[in-house]
Amino acid sequence: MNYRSDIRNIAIIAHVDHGKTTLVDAMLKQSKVFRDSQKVGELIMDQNALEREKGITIMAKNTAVIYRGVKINIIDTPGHADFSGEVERVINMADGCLLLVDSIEGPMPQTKFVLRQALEKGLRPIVVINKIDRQNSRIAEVLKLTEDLFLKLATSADQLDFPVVYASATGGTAVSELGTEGKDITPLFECILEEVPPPQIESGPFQMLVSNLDYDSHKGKIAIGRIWRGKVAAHDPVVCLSADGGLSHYEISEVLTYLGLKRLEVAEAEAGDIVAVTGLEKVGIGDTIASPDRPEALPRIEVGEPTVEMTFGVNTSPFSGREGYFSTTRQLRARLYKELETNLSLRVQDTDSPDTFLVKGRGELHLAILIETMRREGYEFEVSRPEAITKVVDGNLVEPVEALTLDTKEEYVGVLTEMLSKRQAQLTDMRNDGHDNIRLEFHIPTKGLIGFRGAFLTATRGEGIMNTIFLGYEAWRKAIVSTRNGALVASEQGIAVSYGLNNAQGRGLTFIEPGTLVYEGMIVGMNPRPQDIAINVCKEKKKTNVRSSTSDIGIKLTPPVQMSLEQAIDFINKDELVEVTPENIRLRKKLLTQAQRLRDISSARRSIKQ
Ligand SMILES: Nc1nc2c(ncn2[C@@H]2O[C@H](COP(=O)(O)OP(=O)(O)OP(=O)(O)O)[C@@H](O)[C@H]2O)c(=O)[nH]1
Ligand SMILES: [Mg+2]
Repeated sequence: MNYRSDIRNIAIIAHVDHGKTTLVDAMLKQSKVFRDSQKVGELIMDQNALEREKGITIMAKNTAVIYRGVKINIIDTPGHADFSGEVERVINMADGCLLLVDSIEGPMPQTKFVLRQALEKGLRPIVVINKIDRQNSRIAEVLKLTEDLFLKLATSADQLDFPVVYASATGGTAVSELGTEGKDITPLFECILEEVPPPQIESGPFQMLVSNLDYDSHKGKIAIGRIWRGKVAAHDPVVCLSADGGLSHYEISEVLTYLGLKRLEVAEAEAGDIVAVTGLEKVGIGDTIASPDRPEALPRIEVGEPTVEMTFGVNTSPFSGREGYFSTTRQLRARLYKELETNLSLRVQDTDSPDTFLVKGRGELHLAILIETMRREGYEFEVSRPEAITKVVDGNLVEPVEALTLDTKEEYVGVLTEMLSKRQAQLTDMRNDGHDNIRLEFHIPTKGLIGFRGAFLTATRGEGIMNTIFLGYEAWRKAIVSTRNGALVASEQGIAVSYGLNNAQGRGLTFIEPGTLVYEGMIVGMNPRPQDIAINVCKEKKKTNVRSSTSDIGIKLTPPVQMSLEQAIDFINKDELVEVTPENIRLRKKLLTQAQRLRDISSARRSIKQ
C-alpha cells in the first residue's frame, strides 16, 4: 500500500444548521479560488434553487481547495435527518471528517447519527466546535457532551483521541486553543493536513466507485466518485459493473477533477483522488467503473430504509390538465423512476391502480422536496397523506419509531406533552437551561409525527425547534385517532366571492382569497369542530347583471390562512389529497361530491356494525 501525500479527502458532517456550508465558504474564500472582483456571497455550495430558498443543504456536493500544495477534497453534506441518505451515499469517499457542533446547541440527534456513520466507516474525526462568536456559547460544556457522544459511539480506543478546533465559520476564523484570537481558518487547514490520513492507494488496473451523478447537456452523464485503484485517462476503455451484475463496455471521454466550484479537465487522475468522468451512457450510483483487465466490483453503497410513504397520482381534479405541462401517467411514472437514479433513499412502486404510484422516503421533508422540484419542472399531480411504513417481521407487525427533540419555552410544556401523549409519544428526557428554555425528548412512533409539525408551530407560536431521528422498528401499537379539525368544503364549482367567503368565515378559518377558482370537493377552510361542512363560497348576495368577485364591496374578510406545500401535506387526512400544479397547491376531498362522501360514511358505519 502506498499513500498520496498530496491529497486529503474529508466530509463535513453535523446536525442541521450547525454551519457546515458556511465553513466550506470560509475554506473556499481563504484559499482564493475566486477572483477578487467575484461576488460569491454566502452558502456558496447551496446552489440549487430550493436550497437557497430554504437555507438548508439538500444534496451532498464536492468541492476542493489547495492548501500548501495539498489538494483537500471537501464533501459538504446535508444535516437534516430526512436527507441522511445523502451522507450515507458520499461518506465512502472520505478518509476523515469534520464533525461540527454548535457552541450553544451542542450535540443533537443528527450529530449522533452522522458521527456513528463516520466512525463505522473508520473515518478520522476532527471535532469543530462552531459558532464560538455567539453570545451565550457554552464551549466547555458542549465539548464535554461531544466527548460523551464519542464514548458511546467509538468503535476503537484511538477514536476517542480526536483533535478539536474552535471556529467561527461566519467570521472565517478558527483556533486550536481557546483564548487565542482567530485570524483566519489556517489552524483548521493545518489540523486537516496533520490529522486526516492521506489516501491509501493501490496500484494496478483502474477501479472507482460511483457516488454521485450529474448531467451536462453536451457531455451527457457525469459519474463522480473516488478512484480506489490505478489511474484513468481520457479514451481509456473501461467497464461499468451495475447492480444487476451486468457489465457494459465504454470509453472514457473526459476526466475532470475539482477545484473550487469548477471541474477541471485533466489528462489523467490517480487513485486517492475524487474525480468526475464522462462517456458512460448507462451508469448508476453504486456502480463500479473498472479497467477491463480486472473488472471487479467494489461493495455497493448502502443507504437506510425509507420510513414514510405516500401516493403520487395523476391529477384527477376537475381542473386537471390546465396548469401543468406534464400531466399524463406515462410522464409522471417516467419522472418518478428517473428520480431513483440519484435519490438513493427513495423507493417507487407501481400500485393496483395504473395512475397511482407509491413513493417512499426518509421523512415528510424528503418527499416534499421531491414534490416541489417536480412542480417547478412543470408537473401536475396529486399526493396523499404521508403514512408511516409498517412491515411484518417474524410474523409480527412493526412500525418505525423516532426520537423527537423539541426546543421551546417552558410555558408550552403542558400543551405539548398533552398533544404528544395523544400521538403515543413517551417523554424520555427534559432539561431546562435555567433561562426558561427547555429541551424535551420523546420516543414516538413515526405515525404520531405525521401532521405534528404544523400543530407544534401553532402551539408554540413559532417559538419552537423540532428535530427527529429514526431509531428503529418496534411492535405496532394501536392506531392514532385523528384530532384534526373538520374541513370547510366547497359545494359548487365557480369563483369564490367575498359574500360566500364571509359566510364561510362564520363557520371557521378560510384558506383562499376572493377570485379563487374552486371546484366541488375542494377544501377552502377549516371548521373548529371535527366534522366537515359543505359550503358554497361562490354564492353572491343577490344576482345582478354583473358577476364579479369584487361586487360585495363593504365585506371585510379576515386574510386567509395560506399554506405552504409542506403545511398542506402535513394538514390533510386520509380521505383527502393535495393537488399540486406549477401554479397552485389545492387541498381536496378524495370524493368530490357531498353525496359520495355521505355514502362512504354510511357504508363505513355499516361495515363496522356487521
Ligand atoms: N454566529 C454564527 N453563525 C453561524 C456560524 N456558522 C454558521 N452560522 C449561521 O448558521 C446558519 C446555518 O448555517 P449553514 O452553513 O447553512 O449550516 P449547515 O450546517 O450547512 O446547514 P444544513 O446544510 O442545512 O444542515 C446560517 O444562518 C449561518 O449564517 C458561526 O460561526 N457563527
Ligand atoms: Mg449546509
